Amino acid sequence: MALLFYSKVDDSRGWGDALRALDPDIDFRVWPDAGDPAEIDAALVWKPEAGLLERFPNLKLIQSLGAGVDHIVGVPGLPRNVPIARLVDPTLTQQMVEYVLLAVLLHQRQWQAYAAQQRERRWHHLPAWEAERCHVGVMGLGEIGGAAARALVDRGYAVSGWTRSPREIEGVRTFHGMDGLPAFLAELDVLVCLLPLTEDTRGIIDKKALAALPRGAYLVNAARGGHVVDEDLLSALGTGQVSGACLDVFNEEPLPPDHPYWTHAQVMVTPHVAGLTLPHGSMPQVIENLRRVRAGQLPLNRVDLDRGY
Ligand code: NDP
Ligand code: OXD
Repeated sequence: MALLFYSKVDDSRGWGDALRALDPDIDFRVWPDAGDPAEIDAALVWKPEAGLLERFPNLKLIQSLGAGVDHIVGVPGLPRNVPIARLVDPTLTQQMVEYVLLAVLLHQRQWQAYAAQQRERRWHHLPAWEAERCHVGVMGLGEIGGAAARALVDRGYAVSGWTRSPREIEGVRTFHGMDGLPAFLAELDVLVCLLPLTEDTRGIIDKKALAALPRGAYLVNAARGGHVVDEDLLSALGTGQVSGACLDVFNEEPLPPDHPYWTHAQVMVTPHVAGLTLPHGSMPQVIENLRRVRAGQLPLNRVDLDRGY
C-alpha cells in the first residue's frame, strides 16, 4: 500500500526525504504519479482538488499537511467515512507563539510610531505602556491559542481567551460561546485570532465584533483570512475604531497586488508564514497515523467533522 502526497504549495522532496529518513520502506507517491488508485491507503494533502480523494477506494487516512483542515472539509467529493487528521506539531506551535508575541510586542512598544519618527529624524518619547496594562484577547485556546495565551501571561500581559466550550487556563480570563463574545471583546487592547475556520467562525470578525472592541484596539489575525470581513476591517481602520492590524492570512491568497491591505499605513502584511509546517517535525506523526490506520486504529488528532475542526 502507498502514501500519496498532494500539495501545490509544499515541496514534496522535503517530505519524501523526511519520510525515507524515518522509514525507507513506506511507498511514497507524489500526485499525479499515484499509480494504481487501489494501492493508495493514505493521502497527505494541502488544498486537495475537488474529486481527488474519492478516486482511492482503499483510503484509510486523510492527513492534513497543516494544523487547519478547512482546506479539506469543504472540498467536493470528500469521502465522509475516511478519518481526517490534522498536524499538531510543537515546532509549528512555537512559530505561531513567536508570531503572536512579536505582533503584540511591536504594538505595545509602539514600534510603528517610532519607525515613523525615525523617518522624520524626530527624537520624541511616547508615553510608556506596560505589558500588565495591555489587555490581549485570544480567540481560540486550542493547541496554538492556548500556547500563545500562556506565553502572553508569562510575559506579564493581561490575557483573556474565548472558546466554544468552557476552558480554564491559569492566569487567563476565559469566555465562551456567542453569548460570551461581547464581554470578551469589550476589554481588549489587542485581539488575536487563532480559531479554526468553520461554518460558525467564518466572518466572525465583522462590523459587529469590531464595534464591540474598545476604540483604537489592534487586530492580529494568524488563523484564516475567512475569519475577517475585509470591508468591515478596512472601514474600522478608516474611522480609527481599529488602530491597526497585523495580518498573516487572507480571504484570497496570495493577496492580490491591488488589495488595499498592501499599502495601508496601519496594516502589516505577512504571506501566510506565521507557522510553517516543517517535514522533519511533522513526519513522525504522519508515520504514526499511517501505522495506526494500517493496524485498524483511529489516527491521532482526528477531526470531528460535525464541529468542523
Ligand atoms: P485547535 O483545534 O487545537 O483549537 C481550536 C480552538 O478554537 C479551540 O479552543 C476551540 O474551542 C476554538 N473554537 C473553535 N470553534 C469555535 C467557535 N465556534 N467559537 C469559539 N471558539 C471556537 O486548533 P489549533 O490551535 O491547532 O489551530 C488553530 C488554527 O490556527 C488552525 O485551524 C489554522 O487555521 C490556524 N493556523 C494558521 C497558521 C498560519 O501559518 N497562519 C499555522 C497553523 C495554524 P474549544 O476549546 O471549546 O474546542
Ligand atoms: C496550517 C497552516 O493550518 O499552515 O498549518 O496554515
